[in-house]
Amino acid sequence: MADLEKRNPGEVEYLQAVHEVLASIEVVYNQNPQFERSGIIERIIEPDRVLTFKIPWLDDQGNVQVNRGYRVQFNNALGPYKGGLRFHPSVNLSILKFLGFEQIFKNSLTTLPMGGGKGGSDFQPKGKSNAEIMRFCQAYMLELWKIIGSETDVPAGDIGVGAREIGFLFGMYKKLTHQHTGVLTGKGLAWGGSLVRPEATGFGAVYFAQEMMATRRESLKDKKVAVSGYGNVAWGAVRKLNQLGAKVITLSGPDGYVYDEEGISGAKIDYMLELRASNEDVVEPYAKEFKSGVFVSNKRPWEVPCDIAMPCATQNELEQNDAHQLINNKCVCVCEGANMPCTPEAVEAIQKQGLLFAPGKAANAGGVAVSGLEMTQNAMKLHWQAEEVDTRLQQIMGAIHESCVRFGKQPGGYVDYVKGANIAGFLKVANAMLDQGVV
Ligand code: NDP
Ligand code: 2IT
Repeated sequence: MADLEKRNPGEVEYLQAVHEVLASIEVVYNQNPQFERSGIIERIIEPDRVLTFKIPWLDDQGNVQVNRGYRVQFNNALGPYKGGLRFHPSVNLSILKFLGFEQIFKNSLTTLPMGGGKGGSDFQPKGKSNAEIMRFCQAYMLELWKIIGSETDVPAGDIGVGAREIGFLFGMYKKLTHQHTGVLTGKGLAWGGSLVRPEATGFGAVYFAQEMMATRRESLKDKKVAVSGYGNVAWGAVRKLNQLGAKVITLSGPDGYVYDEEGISGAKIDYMLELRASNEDVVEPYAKEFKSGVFVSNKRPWEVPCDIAMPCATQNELEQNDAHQLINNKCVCVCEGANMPCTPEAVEAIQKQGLLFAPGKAANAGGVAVSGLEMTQNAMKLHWQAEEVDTRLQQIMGAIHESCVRFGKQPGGYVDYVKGANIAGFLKVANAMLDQGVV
């Protein structure tokens, strides 16, 4: 870690993600001296390559704007680089390296043949017109197309990148290469997309929470759930939670959170899509649209008493004091829909108290898993029914849960899902790297 900090000064999120994995795998690593001899750690923490590039584009006033674009190709031991694109002003190399690093182990856990990568830009989608989003996506792809491909590197969505952006990106890729291939996932249904991909991350996270609760002979029925975020992942989670009889009582945005005592269901779930499509990045309008909603400005939803907490917005959005509030309010389960939403101090407090805790790399793997299923359908030039995709998603989430239990069960019986996910994800990649020699 000291060496890594010296070589990557200030890359806080990346160092945080690496530290967590290394701490989890220490024992297993030391039991396998062949890993040390092959420099597995030194090789796995360094991205294979990082592309950064300039993205000049014209806004609606005819002014030139310049953003920075990235693609981090982290590790392809198990399959083509695979991972989303994030468009958000906070994007920097540290955040994309953290996300790319996590993606290696997440993708390994899915049981599908995918390596790890991540990309994006510091572009701010908020307040941009449709035409501006299109021109920006086209300008981004003008560089990216050179290093991606259906057998090389397959990007997808993340914060700020949904079906609309994937469409614009795909259009430009197709124009530049004359190829209609499965180079991106999250595509429109009519041109190679998979049913259930939009819902997959949220659905998968809820299936995972269901598996965890089952280990304590509990179900999701009638449980009160606090959800943060209001985007793609939050939307899928809220839908599935409702289907399974849980009651969702919060959503959040950068402006604060909404508390809805009556539960966020029916038309209120559809309204989440409107909120996201508005490009305004606020949740306050929910409380204007629905009388049962109360908006609490500049606060996080973790102060609301709940049985289950599902952070689905962004990294480090649930801190130690939030964890203590959840614990004091008798919350029994924290399931990460976003990537690394809980700080290390929060995770420690939650686990110490014996709550069920699922790390994002296990719980939110359903998104990339269905991306993998989209790649399979593209390769076969076939289209599966929703039931088939959903059944496979449930099987995959069940298998991930099983791996976490297998590698994370502690002597007293408590399952450390962080440890389990990291060890299971790591072992598969490390062994593949051993098989493939020093490359
Ligand atoms: P969307 O773009 O659909 O939703 C936007 C989300 O971004 C909102 O929930 C919003 O929540 C959040 N956001 C707003 N302001 C910020 C900020 N300052 N910094 C970062 N985030 C902000 O994103 P998704 O729902 O796709 O992604 C949410 C999380 O889930 C991310 O951590 C992502 O990496 C992860 N994820 C996404 C997958 C996918 O398939 N889309 C798959 C697996 C994980 P808020 O305003 O409360 O911050
Ligand atoms: O963080 C993630 O797993 C994603 N944003 C989804 C990646 C993908 O390739 O579907």
